[in-house]
Amino acid sequence: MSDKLIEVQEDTGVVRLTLNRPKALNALNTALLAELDSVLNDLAQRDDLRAVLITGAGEKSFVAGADIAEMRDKTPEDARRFAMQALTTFKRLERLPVPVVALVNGFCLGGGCELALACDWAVASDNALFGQPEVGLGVIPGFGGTQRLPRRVGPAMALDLVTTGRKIDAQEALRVGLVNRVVPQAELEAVAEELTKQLAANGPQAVRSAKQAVHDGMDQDLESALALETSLFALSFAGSEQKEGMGAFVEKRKPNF
Ligand code: DAK
Repeated sequence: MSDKLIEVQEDTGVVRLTLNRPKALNALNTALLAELDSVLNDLAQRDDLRAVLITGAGEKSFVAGADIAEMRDKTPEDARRFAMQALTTFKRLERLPVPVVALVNGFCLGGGCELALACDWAVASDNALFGQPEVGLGVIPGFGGTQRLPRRVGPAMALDLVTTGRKIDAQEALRVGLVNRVVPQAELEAVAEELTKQLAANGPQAVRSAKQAVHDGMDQDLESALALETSLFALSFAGSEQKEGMGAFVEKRKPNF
């Protein structure tokens, strides 16, 4: 692993980002957030991007939170700036036009859990541990946790986690809908490869439109959201992808997108 704070690897348009501060359990500091923001800004411009996977370096931690040592002496104004920096970067991640999957390989606490929540969905290794322990440090979540967590797991479970600060294991995270799958840690790499193949095999514009329909629709009333889906569905018949996908089915071959 290089000395970059964000390691970037790519295979067939699927980009894997590894947050690389393993000695601090990949805690989010200003420098790492700035590097992540810059990488995401570049990715957002790419038409050939198929998906993004995001994980932490090492076998122990996805992200153990915002960097506590860096935060300790912040004033309220510094804290606001730090939160705005993270919120902007997480929004950029969330708004990438392609699926973003968190591969949660260990501690997923505080800002780490908030980062996973800004991803579209998550796969966790069986040693992963989740929580919003900020109240134990005398603060509240500052990177979207009080807002994205209830939207993901419901308000009662979110309130349980943000007020007790208790940590939950991967199985409980699966049960409450915080993650989609749990796999043995040794299999996380194979899952990443399988996901890369799956995500790269589908119609790229269709995948983008599917994400757009879900994200934009969630912010609208059902009737408007269904109208949005109809528009995007109709639009998907305008390009070459639909011809290739349906043609391949009828001709009993694999599509080549
Ligand atoms: N920040 C900085 N360093 C961290 C860290 C963190 N969040 N988590 C771990 N480390 C560092 C440790 O200090 C240690 O460094 P050295 O002592 O070796 O130099 C190294 O990583 C290894 O950690 P441990 O020795 O503690 O390892 P253990 O296996 O014993 O324990 C642990 C692992 C994850 C249980 C423990 O490290 C831990 O409890 N870490 C803190 C977890 C946590 O509380 N996370 C939430 C942080 S607060 C805001 C408002 C709020 C926030 C942000 C902004 N605004 C309004 C602006 C808060 C966000 C948070 O995420």
